[in-house]
Amino acid sequence: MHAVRVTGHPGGSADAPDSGDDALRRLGWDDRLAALATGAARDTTRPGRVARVDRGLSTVITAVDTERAALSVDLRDAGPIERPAVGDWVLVDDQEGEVIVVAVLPRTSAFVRGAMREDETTGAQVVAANVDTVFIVQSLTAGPRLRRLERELVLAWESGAAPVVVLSKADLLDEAQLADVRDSVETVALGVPVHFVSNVTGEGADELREYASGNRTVALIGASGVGKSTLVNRLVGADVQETAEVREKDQRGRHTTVARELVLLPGGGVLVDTPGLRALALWESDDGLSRAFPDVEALLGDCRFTDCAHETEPGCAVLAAVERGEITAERLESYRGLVRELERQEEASDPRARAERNRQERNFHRMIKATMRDNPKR
Ligand SMILES: Nc1nc2c(ncn2[C@@H]2O[C@H](COP(=O)(O)OP(=O)(O)OP(=O)(O)O)[C@@H](O)[C@H]2O)c(=O)[nH]1
Ligand SMILES: [Mg+2]
Ligand SMILES: [Zn+2]
Repeated sequence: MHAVRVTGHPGGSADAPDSGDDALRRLGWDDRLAALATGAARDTTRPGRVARVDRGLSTVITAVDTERAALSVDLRDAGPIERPAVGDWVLVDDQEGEVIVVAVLPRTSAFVRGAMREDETTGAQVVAANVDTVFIVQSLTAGPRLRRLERELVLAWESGAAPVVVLSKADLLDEAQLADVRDSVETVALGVPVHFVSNVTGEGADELREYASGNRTVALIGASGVGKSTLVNRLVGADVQETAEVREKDQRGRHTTVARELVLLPGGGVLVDTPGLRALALWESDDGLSRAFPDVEALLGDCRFTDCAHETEPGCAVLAAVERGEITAERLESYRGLVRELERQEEASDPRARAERNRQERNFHRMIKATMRDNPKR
């Protein structure tokens, strides 16, 4: 159905193999990754970056080509977090006439959201891996949606990447309205850069492009219709992603982008465009919540009771801050809701998630060893 479109393949022609390493570097390949990949002794094993995943087949950009690769048996059996996701660095190899992903290199970051499985249990979904910066995109015509922003910030912090708030369609508001929005967003985006951008006038694009300089990776997340793909096109300088108008009556998008996809920037660096997500469930959180709510977390030690639920307890420092108007009641309510959601998640899935993470590391080393054993260097 949808053609695999990896724009501006960085590799030179097949008869210029020297450019291969360069081409990978423009996608973010570095010495750390090269060191991780040296275990593979087979001549045909080659590194690449996953640009897209369709029903188990990964589109992998290698030094001189774009290849479609199936999963090794081990990866097929692996959990959803271990399997290759868009942005992953992988090793592929030729096996019995097929290109196979034989290993996923350890990630530096992963944006993971909770996702409903077909059997209605919750699982995790890796939206993008090895991301340096997450653009949390919201449209100024439909927002700002502060409660959603809080949730997006928790997930972004948790990913290990740095969040940046991008408010799109700035051309549709006047100066006074923009100033009001900035004030309210800054009560939530604490210690996080906030950018206004217009994909019509081009305002803000240069600043945003900077985040991908030095061959870094930026993922765009946000609801359908906020202008993620339009922004990708603007940053690339060409219409590489499909876009569509929002519905007039409620400004909602039409879920135009259907797959997560890596898009290469002409000057190096990559963007990950993603389909708009209606609901954004949390997965697990170590410090994502405290980084998204530094104002609330800073007060927790000051409550009279150590098990204070910040609801009705006397001597509650958080409620006192709400009284003084330093934290809004909505924000506290939102914080409590996210805490409860995470507690439920942890009860339901934490052991499995932990086991999966550990297995990812182990599998990688096992596969490298197996490759070396089966295919001694000629
Ligand atoms: N006025 C204005 N319209 C914009 C801007 N950015 C995007 N749009 C319009 O908003 C609509 C939706 O844009 P898309 O880029 O398709 O939105 P998306 O976030 O990729 O949506 P999904 O792929 O469905 O998740 C299109 O009609 C765009 O032209 C902007 O800065 N200003
Ligand atoms: Mg889109
Ligand atoms: Zn309290």
